[in-house]
Amino acid sequence: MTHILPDLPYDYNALEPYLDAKTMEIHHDKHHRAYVDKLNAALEKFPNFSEKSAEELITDLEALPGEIKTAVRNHGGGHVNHSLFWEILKKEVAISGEIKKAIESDLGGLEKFKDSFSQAAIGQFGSGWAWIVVHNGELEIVATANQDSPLTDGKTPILGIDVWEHAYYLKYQNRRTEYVENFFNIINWDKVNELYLKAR
Ligand code: MN3
Repeated sequence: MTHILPDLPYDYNALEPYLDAKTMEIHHDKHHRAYVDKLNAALEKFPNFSEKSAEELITDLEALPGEIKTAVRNHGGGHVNHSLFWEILKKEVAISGEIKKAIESDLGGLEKFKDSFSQAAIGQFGSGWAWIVVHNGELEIVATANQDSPLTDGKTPILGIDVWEHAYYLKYQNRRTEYVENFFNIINWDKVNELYLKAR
């Protein structure tokens, strides 16, 4: 299969003022597209892997030929991470349902979750992501460098924040902390709940 850039599921300006339209446009149309293109380029000479989804490739990097392992890790990871990222963003969605209960039982409640998640996002040195993952049926907060996916560690991401500078620099410049604080206004908890129920 050829991997395809998914459409952004809303307009570029849908997350204003927390994320600006220009950032969303460049992030989706340029950055995410580049990951997809480079993933396809890496796989071109390896038809054995053409039936696998990007998630499957990333889940089992060890199965890949050495020649393309790094490219798939970076660009396949970039594709999978961003595909999830667009889906879990939306303004004005209150947290409810099973995910709310799980955050209380597994992560010590909403305030404690915000603290730990912010620390993971702000503390990630250089480029990377902070996540809520489901691991052995329970929620955990983890951070990964570059475009590494928790899937490679056997953990299922259900929420992630991109802390590469390209995700926030136009609006926030060096103020990653402010970007992370504002991120809590644009979490699509309905989608996160759906992903949680599927992953559990
Ligand atoms: Mn990004």
